[in-house]
Amino acid sequence: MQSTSFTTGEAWAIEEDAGSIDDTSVAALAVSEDAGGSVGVVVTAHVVTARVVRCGVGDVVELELLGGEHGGVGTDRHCLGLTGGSVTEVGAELGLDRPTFTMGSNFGDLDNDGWLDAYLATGDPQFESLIPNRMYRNDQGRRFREVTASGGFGHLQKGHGVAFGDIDGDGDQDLLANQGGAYAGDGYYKALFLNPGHGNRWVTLVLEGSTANRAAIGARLKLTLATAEGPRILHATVGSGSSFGGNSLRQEIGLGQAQRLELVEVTWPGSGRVQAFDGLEMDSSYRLREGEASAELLSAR
Ligand SMILES: [Ca+2]
Ligand SMILES: [Ca+2]
Ligand SMILES: [Ca+2]
Repeated sequence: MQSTSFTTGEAWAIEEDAGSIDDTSVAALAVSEDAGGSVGVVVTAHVVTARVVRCGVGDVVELELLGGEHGGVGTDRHCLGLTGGSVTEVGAELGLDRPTFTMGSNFGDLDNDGWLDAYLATGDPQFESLIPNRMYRNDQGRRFREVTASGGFGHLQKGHGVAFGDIDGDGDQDLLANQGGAYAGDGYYKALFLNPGHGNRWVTLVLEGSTANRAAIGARLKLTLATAEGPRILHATVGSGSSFGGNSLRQEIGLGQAQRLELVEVTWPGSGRVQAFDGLEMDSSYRLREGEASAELLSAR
């Protein structure tokens, strides 16, 4: 992490053939049915256009990010609300209506509550430009709360690729952010934020395709939880997250205060075959192989 090289992308690599990430990668957003299928999406300066591939209430929402150019104030990120197939601007209601000069961003679940949080790596190419990076916590799908200062994420250096991933294998996602600008003298160290943990439950799933690509990019997950308030459904899709920075392909999924993980259903890319795994313990890591009936326990706490 001592490198000050000017790097604009970031990706976690956990498998030797986990696949590569490029600027047209498909972003997938986990949506909880608790939210009635609506979700806030942060689209950065580099992804100013987006095409809805598939969405629906309680379903996984996917956006194909088509790329774009760095825009000015007011155009450098948009917030799209997707409900029942419609696309609406909901930046103001979600607390994401400020110009932030976002260069790169990504999402992950830092407090393992099952709601995806977002880090915005901000900046402008001009040497003298200093714009703070921002961390937003998802308040149960109702609103994003800025936790830049309270969470210790503040950085003035120019931000680029952002990657969420559990680098120390303790069940919570950590955060790697590229810092520094393109001009000589404007370089800076990368920032790696280790997560202190938040007491919520989690499960880590490493998917391995056989007919599908081995890294299972594009696989869709549906998790059914038992909670004190009744059943809760979480969705996730294997992928890099953002187009500018790449999350871990391991699915590091926060389960909140769930009592049990009842069922994990995987829809494998390509064949569309659905495979169900039960009997998985929380706070554990498993490998799920396409076509193999039982999950392989990798680690348990
Ligand atoms: Ca969260
Ligand atoms: Ca961690
Ligand atoms: Ca930790």
